[in-house]
Amino acid sequence: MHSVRQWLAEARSVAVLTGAGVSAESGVPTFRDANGLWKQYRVQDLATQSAFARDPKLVWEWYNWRRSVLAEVKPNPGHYALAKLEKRIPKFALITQNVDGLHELAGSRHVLRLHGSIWEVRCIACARQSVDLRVSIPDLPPICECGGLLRPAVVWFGEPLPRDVWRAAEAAVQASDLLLVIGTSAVVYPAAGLAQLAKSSGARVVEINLAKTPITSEIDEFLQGPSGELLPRLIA
Ligand code: BV8
Ligand code: ZN
Repeated sequence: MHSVRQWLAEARSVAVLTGAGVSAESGVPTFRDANGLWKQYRVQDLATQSAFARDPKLVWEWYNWRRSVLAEVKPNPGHYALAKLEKRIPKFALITQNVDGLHELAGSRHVLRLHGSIWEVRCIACARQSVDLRVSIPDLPPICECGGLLRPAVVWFGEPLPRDVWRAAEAAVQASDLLLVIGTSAVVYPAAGLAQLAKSSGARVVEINLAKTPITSEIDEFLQGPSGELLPRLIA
């Protein structure tokens, strides 16, 4: 922990990659943990274009359930610590795989959302995208003014990440002295590849997680523990 605090103090440019683990202490179920929300569902039945084409109502019921869970939760000390870090470090990039919006709620100003946002919807016909903060969307599946089906504006499996967001994330990682990888199982690509990109760009990589992941062996320091506890201590 001490060396990481040192690296943070010295770093001129820091990048952070977060996953569902940073929201776990807010009460948001993760995807792959024991009580992971995907345990009750099969991911290919939900987060894919074909699942949506086959049964848009089922997919929307899953997103409505997640929206209702998120409506009850607040950011945790880990989110707030990252928002503080953004103010302190001149070149700072927060890259998240999460779609829950908790980083923004905690005050993070520039968030690179690799997988989109659960609070935005997009029409599959006219591609109009808008924010929809309703806890539960009625009359599923929702229809656009143009008559097309509305879908959650998130990135599903097999779909490309938003090009500009991904390019900005890569550039931030390549320019960083230090990459913090927090609360991700590091199995979903291309997001998980950012750790390797940081290493090959000469940055130090620190992982904060409850458990080891497929990237733990490649990185410089593994801090085992809940991000909601470790992050505030790291930046104190
Ligand atoms: C792409 C958004 C190509 C929606 C998500 C075969 C067929 C098709 C594709 C593939 C394939 N094989 C591989 C692929 C690529 C695929 C992929 O990586 N699959 C994996 C599963 C093998 N990737 C894609 O499909 C991507 N697109 O490749 O497109 C392409 C390119 C050009 C043109 C056309 C196509 C798209 C990936 C995005 C998928 N969308 N979600 C939604 O959220 O509803 S992924 C989903 O998983 C979430 O976004 C989530 O963020 C992400 C990763 O999960 P984690 O965040 O890591 O969460 P998880 O539960 O897994 O882990 C939690 C971690 O936290 C654990 O490690 C735990 O220990 C830790 N933790 C828990 N509590 C705490 C904690 N840590 C600290 N403190 C705590 N308190
Ligand atoms: Zn439309």
